[in-house]
Amino acid sequence: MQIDILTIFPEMFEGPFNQSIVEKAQKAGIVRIRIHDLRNFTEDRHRTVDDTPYGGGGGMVFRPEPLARALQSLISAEGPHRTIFLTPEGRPLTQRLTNHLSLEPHLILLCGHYRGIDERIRTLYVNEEVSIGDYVLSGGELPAMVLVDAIVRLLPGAIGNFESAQSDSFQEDLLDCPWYTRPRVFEGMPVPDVLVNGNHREIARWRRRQAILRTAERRPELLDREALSEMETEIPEARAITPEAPR
Ligand code: 6GU
Repeated sequence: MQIDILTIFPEMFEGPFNQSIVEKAQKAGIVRIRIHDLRNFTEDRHRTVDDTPYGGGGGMVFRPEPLARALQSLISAEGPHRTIFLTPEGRPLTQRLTNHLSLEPHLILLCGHYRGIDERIRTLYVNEEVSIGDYVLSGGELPAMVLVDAIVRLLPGAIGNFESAQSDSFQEDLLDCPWYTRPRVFEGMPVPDVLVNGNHREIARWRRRQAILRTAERRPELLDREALSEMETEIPEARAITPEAPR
């Protein structure tokens, strides 16, 4: 997979992309990530990327020409691509969307700032707008890093044990179960017996049950019909947490 990121703050990406899974995936050739400084696509002496909005209102707007020049240079050089603009007005990022995007061969991520970007760039070049939640950040860089991390860890080979990405929280609309490691007793609290009995069927059942209980308690809106009916038949205590069936 190829990911191109267009930003006025290229240095911001150095830390997060040179650690952990994203770094390993790049070294293994699973993903190629390139960061492009939008200022390199300006043509004036001051390398201006923004201007005041028509109609007033304060703030600054990214001018369309440097963006178009940058995007064209990335598009013409490669095959099929999808251009994503990171903005709080975008479609909320979910595991489902992340899964879809992880199948794309080439993503171009556009990081905005200030008031945003000239609307014509959105119309002409952007295929998808994505938000990482209902709060406002000062730019699209952190959201782009979040998106890249969420995608890269799904790419085959990125995580040593691919199983572990497949069984994540949200991969099947359930929160994760509790996990324990040594010591057996910590500050007077023992590890649940079921986990040390070595009965793997029982352990799997306990984990699923814990995942459903935790989801019912914290995020009942995530429970799908299947988990709900399982809950009704096998986990009566979860009914007390979610009196009305969501969805
Ligand atoms: Cl994608 N951008 C900005 N600036 N703020 C956000 C966001 C994106 N998602 C949530 N807040």
